[in-house]
Amino acid sequence: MGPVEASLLSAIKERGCIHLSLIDPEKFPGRLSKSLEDLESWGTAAIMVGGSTLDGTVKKIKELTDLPVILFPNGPAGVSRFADAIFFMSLLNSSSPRFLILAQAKGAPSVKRFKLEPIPLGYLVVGDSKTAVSSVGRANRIPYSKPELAAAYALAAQYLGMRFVYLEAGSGAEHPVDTSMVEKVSSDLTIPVIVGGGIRTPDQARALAKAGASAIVTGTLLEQQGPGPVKSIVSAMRRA
Ligand code: 1GP
Repeated sequence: MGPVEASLLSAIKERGCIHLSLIDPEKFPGRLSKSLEDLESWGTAAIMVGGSTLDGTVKKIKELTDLPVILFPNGPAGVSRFADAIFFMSLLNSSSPRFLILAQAKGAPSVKRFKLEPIPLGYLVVGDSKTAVSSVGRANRIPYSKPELAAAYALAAQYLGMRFVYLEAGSGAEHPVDTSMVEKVSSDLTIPVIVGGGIRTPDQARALAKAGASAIVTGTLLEQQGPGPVKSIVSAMRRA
């Protein structure tokens, strides 16, 4: 296990549930420096950088914060040498081999060459509404009414040696992951469960933390509503 994963696990052990902030630097013109400073002071555990990230944007984030920077790639082009770690993930409920293993095979030599810390993660797209990730990733979405199906996939991920499971409702999802699904998945697993997509309020974050989420990811909120709501979410989670 590498240092970033160890720091996430130790923060989870200490706090119960941590906050991860997903950043698209293109959407923070002129505000990136202040946003990173805010996130660090509130106690966000790490910055996730999504998309087909260019080296320049990751480098810029690294210059502006001491928080670990973890890549959250949507394909081989999302591997940057300037990050600390990468969620090395497979979209387990995709119907396309591309998202299951082909993109990973293409990106793996770069992860090795850049000496990035790979953090093996099983990624599951869940929920009742169509989101960009479910269409692009050709996901057979697991509906909130089937928590036992999500738990079966998640358990398979754990048995395959993945060290985190991410329940993804999709960026900007109307409804965040259902707490009953989080409860079922986290109680069946011994590895941490990350939950993201559509989380907008401290109450939602608190409920997910109480249901057993080890990490909550927010992205759109900071971009669209500024620092206030994210600050409330991070502090609500610390209290939960
Ligand atoms: C997307 O789960 C993340 O991968 C974050 O979603 O943008 O809705 O916060 P939001």
